[in-house]
Amino acid sequence: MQDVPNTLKAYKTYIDGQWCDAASGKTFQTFDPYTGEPWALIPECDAADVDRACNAAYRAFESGPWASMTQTARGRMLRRIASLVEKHAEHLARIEVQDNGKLISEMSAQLKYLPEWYYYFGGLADKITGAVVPVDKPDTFTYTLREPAGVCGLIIPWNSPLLLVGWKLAPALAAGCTVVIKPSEYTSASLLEFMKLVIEEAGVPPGVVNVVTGYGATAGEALVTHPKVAKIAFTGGSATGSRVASLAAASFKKVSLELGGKSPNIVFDDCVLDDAVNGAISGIFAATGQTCVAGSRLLVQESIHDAFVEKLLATARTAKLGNPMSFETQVGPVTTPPQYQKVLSYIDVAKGEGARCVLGGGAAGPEMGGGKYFVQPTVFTGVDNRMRIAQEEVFGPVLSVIRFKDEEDAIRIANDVIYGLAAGVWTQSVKRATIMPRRIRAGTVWVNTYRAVSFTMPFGGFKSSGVGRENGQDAIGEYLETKSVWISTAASAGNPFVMKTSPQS
Ligand code: TXE
Repeated sequence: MQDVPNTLKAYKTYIDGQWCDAASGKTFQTFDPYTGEPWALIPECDAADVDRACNAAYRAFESGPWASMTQTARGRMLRRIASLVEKHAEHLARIEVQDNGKLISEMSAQLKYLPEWYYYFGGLADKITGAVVPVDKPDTFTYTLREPAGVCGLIIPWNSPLLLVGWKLAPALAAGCTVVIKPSEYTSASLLEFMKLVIEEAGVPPGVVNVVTGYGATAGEALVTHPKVAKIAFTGGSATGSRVASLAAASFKKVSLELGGKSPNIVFDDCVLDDAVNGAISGIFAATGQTCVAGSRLLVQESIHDAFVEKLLATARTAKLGNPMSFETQVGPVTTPPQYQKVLSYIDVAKGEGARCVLGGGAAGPEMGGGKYFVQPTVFTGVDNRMRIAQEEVFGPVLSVIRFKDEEDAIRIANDVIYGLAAGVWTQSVKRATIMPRRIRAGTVWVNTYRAVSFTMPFGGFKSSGVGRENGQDAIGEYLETKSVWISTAASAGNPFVMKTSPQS
């Protein structure tokens, strides 16, 4: 990393323990979404760099210090990583804000929380055990080993780069894997800073953690199809996830996918109104709606619909747009120019479908505290769940309010989408609080809260929202293979022409 006087900061990427440029020498610019100005240059890696990174990761996996490190020492290394993230959290948060425009209040809190993932999976590293399994054959000793899957390709989006790296990297390292990380082309800088301040500083051996910065169609696909990669962990859009999964299938790689959502936030008439209003607002306007769990469909029971919408609008109207680097700001810019266009075009789609725009409904210029890539917090009422605005992921500050009659109606509407990532339920009834989570087809259901995550709680999607789970003890299984070991203690090997299926054979 070096500062180029009077120009942009020029980053290098990190492959096999070395700071390097892309083999082609190409770079691309990374932008500050608040100002719209480029601020750094990133190496544009392609298949040649990915090949070098995957070979380095493979060598580190097969031999060398990482391969022979005890599980306990691996755990200690993860805890070292955790304490370095703690030390540099504020700096890393600022880099993330500069690159993705999310609020400093959110990114600061996220980065301060991130060390817990490395502490938690560091603790699990030496608790990965196989089992001695009784089998129905005499004179046989059988057990299972749980071994690291191998080289893992981690593909990361732009909305919460280092958090989503942590969700994958911590369990992958705890399992004993080595990795090649491809960050989003929009937000590579914080990962490169993390490599310098955390991974290199912690003394992680060369080749164990490699980074290939670059575009999805080139660096991303080269990683997904590389023969030395055993597993792909991906977070991003469902269309890209589907392509990644089909490319990975050609070489039978293990795949975990954390994809999009169209999460229902369901408000019953017996809720605590102020809490539900806060939950609805934070579900869609926090992070400018750019979170996979955004509560983008607000299902409101018809008996309180009008009063609830009025209360919601009263609070939503006060949202303060502005510089994401200020702790006062409540809604920041949209992160990428294509995403900005996508959000605006969905607002037009909703208007064209006959939804009623009761707040916002367009770009937010400087006169509103916004700027180049700002969208006004937008609320549509009168939305029918079959409309595109209710079915498709917008990934922006656009809320669709849908009426429902009773529990059955709410469940029908909630489940009537291709996604199943998350849901919220607002009620004081113990019965509803128990029944609704069982009936909603989603990987996470929050009752009387929204957008809560923890390193101990599994996270992932049903249906088109994903495959596999991150976080919690189950996550480590995504980075392991199970091996069955059979040791015969019999005096003779038996009949060579008969498969050993029965106790007699
Ligand atoms: O994501 P992509 P995009 C959703 C959201 C958003 C939409 C598109 O709806 O509007 O996805 O966003 C890499 N092979 N989410 O285009 O394409 C890419 O370089 C291998 C939800 O930014 O999914 C980046 O590193 N890799 C989401 C990563 O995939 C490829 C977060 C994600 O990019 C690739 C972000 C390819 N062919 C967007 N093409 C969430 N679940 O939180 C791209 N990539």
